[in-house]
Amino acid sequence: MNELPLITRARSHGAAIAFRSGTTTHTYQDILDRSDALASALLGEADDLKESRVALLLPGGFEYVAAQWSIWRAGGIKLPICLSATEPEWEYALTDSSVSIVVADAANAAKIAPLCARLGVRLVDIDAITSAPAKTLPQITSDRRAMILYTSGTTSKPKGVVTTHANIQAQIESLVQAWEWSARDRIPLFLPMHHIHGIINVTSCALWSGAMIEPFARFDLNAILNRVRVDAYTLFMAVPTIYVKLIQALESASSEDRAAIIGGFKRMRLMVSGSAALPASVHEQWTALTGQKLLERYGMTEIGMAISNLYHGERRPGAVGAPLPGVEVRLKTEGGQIITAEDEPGEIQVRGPGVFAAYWNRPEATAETFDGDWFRTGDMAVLERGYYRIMGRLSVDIIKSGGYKLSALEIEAALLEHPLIDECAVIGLPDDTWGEAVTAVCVFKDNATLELKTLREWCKDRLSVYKVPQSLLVVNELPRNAMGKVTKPAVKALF
Ligand code: MLC
Ligand code: AMP
Repeated sequence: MNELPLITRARSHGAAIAFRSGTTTHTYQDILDRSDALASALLGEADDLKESRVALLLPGGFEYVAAQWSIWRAGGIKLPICLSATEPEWEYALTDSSVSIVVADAANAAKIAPLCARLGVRLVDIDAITSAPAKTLPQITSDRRAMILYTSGTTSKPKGVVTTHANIQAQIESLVQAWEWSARDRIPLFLPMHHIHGIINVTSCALWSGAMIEPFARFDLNAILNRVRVDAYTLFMAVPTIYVKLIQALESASSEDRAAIIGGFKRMRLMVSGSAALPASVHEQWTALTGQKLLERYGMTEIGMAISNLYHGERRPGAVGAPLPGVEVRLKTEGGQIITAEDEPGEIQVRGPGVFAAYWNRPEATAETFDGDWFRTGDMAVLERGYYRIMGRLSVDIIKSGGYKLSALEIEAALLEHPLIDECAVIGLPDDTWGEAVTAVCVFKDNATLELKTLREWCKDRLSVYKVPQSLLVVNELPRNAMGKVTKPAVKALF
């Protein structure tokens, strides 16, 4: 029988607890049973979803995973969408990938129902599905396409990154091996579930290993710390912004609370940071506070995780480490030379079974991003004493804020729809908490004025909260080069 290895493994973990939330628990068998019923409901009269796109609008947890597995077991492609996105952002993802079904819980189904009705997309409220007649599910081979994640780049609209079941399995197995995941692990899940960090590194690795997940509806700092202090977790994975917020919380806690929480962090077997650069100062502060040496790793939606500090070995502040198992990494100069020596910077290129299949419906963009069979990441790095250090990105139009990758061009396109904005340039400025803060430099029409607060209010119907500009600079004209093109480095130099 062709069953996905993930499902076969779940059968072997059967009675173990996969999810715990307060006193509510769900076993691996519960996920299998629930995904069976949901898969039958999704299929209806059909025998196989045959790679139809099924969007998922659910918070992380038992129902999310049951729905994800149901889509896969029914033969569909899962496309998770952001819970806090605006309607135009949802509409873009649903239409770009021709989604035919949206799966949501009752609360989120109510929010997206008008859009589904307008687009003629079937909406499945999983809270209304208590059981479904058992169907024979199709056989799914690993080369089938499994997931589309939307990611921003140097184009104004996000692109759908398509991975197969085999890609996903390779990404999981590499991390399970490198970080020694086991059935004894317990991890909190508070990252958004439309990105690879929450989906693969936390949830999929845990479930592959028979470990236990405690989901939180959002990053609820106090609720998480209350669990840390009672040793609820062996593992912790977060973006740098979260470590900054944790340091601030510990510094303002009473000495009694601080000691209890620090004890919980100290006793974890591993704490990981990634998705954006972890400043060496934050790394060092965390070690000074908790005694834990964070393990920093580097990855990307298109490739999964590629480079990591060692689990048994050096964890160097400011460096991302060495290639993970099954991943090949090389650096290439702008002139196309493969770098063989240390201390010479170049673009990171990655090859391996975890590398994505294609951008959805964009053969040219897919072709452009490969150099033979090597994926061009657009990130610059240098190899120093055996470890890679990330130096930045090739494109100034990519901003990383709170661990989210944002396209400056997408935000500019939205701002240009404002009736008073004539021209604008969006940049990321260094920020201690968010890594980079979205900043808009605008030329207004006819000497008009617009307060930042009013602009932010206007943006909220068009852009997710983390894309909304944090600051605004009004100028009479944007800096341009001799060809008349706006130059972002000159825009940055205005600050
Ligand atoms: C939110 N706020 C921001 C902001 N995001 N301000 C500046 N910059 C940002 N980026 C503001 C809001 O406007 C709000 O303000 C306040 O912060 C609280 O908003 P929130 O949404 O409730 O924030 P919070 O829950 O604290 O979110 C912080 C966070 C979140 C760090 C938990 O950003 C997050 O989950 N980031 C992780 C993203 C992620 O998973 N990335 C991985 C991509 S995959 P006010 O005024 O209303 O209070 C990838 C590959 C890899 O990168 O290698 O992993
Ligand atoms: P995404 O497209 O959202 O998957 O984001 C991937 C990008 O995040 C990479 O291309 C890097 O620019 C950045 N990134 C991920 N991990 C790190 C890290 N440890 N240090 C610096 N940048 C990182």
